[in-house]
Amino acid sequence: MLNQLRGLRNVAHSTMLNQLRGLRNVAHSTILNQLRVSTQNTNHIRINVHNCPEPFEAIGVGCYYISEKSLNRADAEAECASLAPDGSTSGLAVLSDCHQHGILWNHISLKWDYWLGGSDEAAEGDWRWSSGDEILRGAPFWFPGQPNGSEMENYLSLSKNGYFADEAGTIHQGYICQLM
Ligand SMILES: [Ca+2]
Ligand SMILES: [Ca+2]
Repeated sequence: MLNQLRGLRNVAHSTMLNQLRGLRNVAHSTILNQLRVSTQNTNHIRINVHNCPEPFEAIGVGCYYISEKSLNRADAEAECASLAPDGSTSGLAVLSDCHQHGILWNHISLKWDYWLGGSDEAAEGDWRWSSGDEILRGAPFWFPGQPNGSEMENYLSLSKNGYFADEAGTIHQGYICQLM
């Protein structure tokens, strides 16, 4: 009887040990995986955080300056260019990515319309960023009905409503500069 009990105890003991080992391995690998994911997230965040020089601030994946005054298009463009630190360039913002558009829109107070770095000045109806890339038409970027100014309105504006519109370069409005 005693021997049988001892035998049972030993079996129970070794089964329990094995189960504990199994649990430890699972827990270990789960924690390792969680650490990996968290490291990846941290790396992702690190890529998105710029050391933006004054007066630029990091918004999403870029360095931007949101104006606190209003200027006509040409003056806004010149002002943006003048903000670049030595060895870098800046200009009116190129907002070609839908996700980044949303981030920026959430960030700024839309009390004004803002100049962006796009136009169809070179060829009516052929909307281009200052980078030369095509500005996609329609949703989700443009307000319904815009652009509507034909040759009277050749410059891209981010309207208070968060959408693109074409405007005449002579009007005064806010502007968004970007470190390129
Ligand atoms: Ca036009
Ligand atoms: Ca318009």
